[in-house]
Amino acid sequence: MFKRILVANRGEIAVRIIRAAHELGIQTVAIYHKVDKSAAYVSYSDYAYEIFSVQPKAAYLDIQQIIDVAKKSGAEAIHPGYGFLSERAPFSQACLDAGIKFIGPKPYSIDAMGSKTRARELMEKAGVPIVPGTKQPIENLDSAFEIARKIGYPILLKASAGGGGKGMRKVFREDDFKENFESAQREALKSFGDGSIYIEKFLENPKHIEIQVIGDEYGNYVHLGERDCSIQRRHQKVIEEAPSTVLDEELRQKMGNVAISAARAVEYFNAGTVEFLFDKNKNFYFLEMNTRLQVEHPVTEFITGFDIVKEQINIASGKPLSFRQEDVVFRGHSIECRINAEDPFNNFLPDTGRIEFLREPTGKGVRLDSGIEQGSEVTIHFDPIIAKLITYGRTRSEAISIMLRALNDFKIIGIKTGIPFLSSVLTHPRFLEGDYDTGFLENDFDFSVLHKKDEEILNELAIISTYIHNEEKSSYTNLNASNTSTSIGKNKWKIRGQLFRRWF
Ligand code: MV4
Repeated sequence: MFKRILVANRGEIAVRIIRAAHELGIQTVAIYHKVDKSAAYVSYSDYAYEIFSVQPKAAYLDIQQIIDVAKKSGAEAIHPGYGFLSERAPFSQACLDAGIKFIGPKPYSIDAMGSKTRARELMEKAGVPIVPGTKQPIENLDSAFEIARKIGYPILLKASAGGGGKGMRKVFREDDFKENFESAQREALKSFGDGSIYIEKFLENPKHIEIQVIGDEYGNYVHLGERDCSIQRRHQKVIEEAPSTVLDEELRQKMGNVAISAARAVEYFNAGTVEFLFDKNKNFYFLEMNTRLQVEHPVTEFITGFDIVKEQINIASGKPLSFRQEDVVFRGHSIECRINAEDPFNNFLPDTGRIEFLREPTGKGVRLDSGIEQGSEVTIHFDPIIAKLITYGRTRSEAISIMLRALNDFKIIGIKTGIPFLSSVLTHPRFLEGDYDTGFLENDFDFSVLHKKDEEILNELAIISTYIHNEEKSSYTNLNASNTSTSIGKNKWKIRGQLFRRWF
């Protein structure tokens, strides 16, 4: 096992990785740009080295500087976290060349999944269902028209080098094809330095369901079930949960085995995630593979009991998987809310400033993965995610009520956060019913409910908790608070003529 590893990341995920390393008896080396000098993760680490650049983000992307720090600090391995260098094949290669273990897959696997067209080709060969469309970039418009006609409109133009919705265009009819193709090409070239575009059939409001897989360096694989990440705003995940409300055990094992085939097809090892689009008829199609640890991994940890980061480190140190598929049992329900430094009342504008006061939620079923502490400065230089709040309950209802309670307990003064927005989503009847897809925030969620005062949210929490307590699941649909519930006193609420008391 390694004695010391370098964490090539910052914020909450750096803290998360340092915790796992320490539990394994491994020392850690942090790296920081000067704007992060007093960040929490730096003080959690045993050692810390400054890295230099004009733009702070560039330091965390500087392969040579990071490898140099690893060498001089005596780190034997590097964990890249998510974002930054985590899915750059040249970084995985540079580690290999420097004799430092990359805690993640080999360069080939990252590369193979990095090109969406190449991935689609490999997946089809491996028997993994892909969305109907092309496996080669469009070269000639006439043949592209023919393919689109065969698939049937609407179609989606996607960037081969893409992901995350960039360079994506929906096309409804042939007359609009050329114009959309050209703008997708321009955007892809600008974003990825590669203007290749391919065609997929457009699926109407699918769900986003992803499978966590782990492989060791000897060809053994397990899957840890799914996460439902359909609650997204502008291609950013907002709330994730496991298990999904729409999978039964049979479909879970089927998708799990398909995900393992996908991983095997690119000689994948370490932790990875296979993303699927999931339609109303429960068909699922490979979307892409994320060749890294994901933000939302904790929900899987809660329902399986495994520590994915410890598994990653063990695998990178050359150990075989310590458990088999039969050992994976799913128990209970977990939900994650991403806590972003942003103003939900002002178009989610990123917010910055000093954390003047912080009260962190705790208690049964609550996990907080945070990169901030009282006194921290939140700057404009990085993604707005400052913490993740994850809850666990024996049932989905319980995980939700714990989350609402924990969001309400969470007090952050000094910066604005998305907490009021998260509470609003969690209390939406469609969310409570577990009936949502990737179109939820855009089509079904009324952003004006956000203007509710804290007290109204608390009242709703009490109402919903009462329902959960009474296990009246079927009543959720009628819980649209604005017209079916009224506050009639300090601790009493009336819903459809029924009187409830606060019970917590
Ligand atoms: C799709 C799709 C519908 N049909 N592909 C969006 C980001 C990129 N990773 C893939 N995305 C989508 N691809 C086909 N053929 C709908 C989306 C999509 C989406 C996917 C996952 C999660 C949220 C989404 C929000 C809007 C659109």
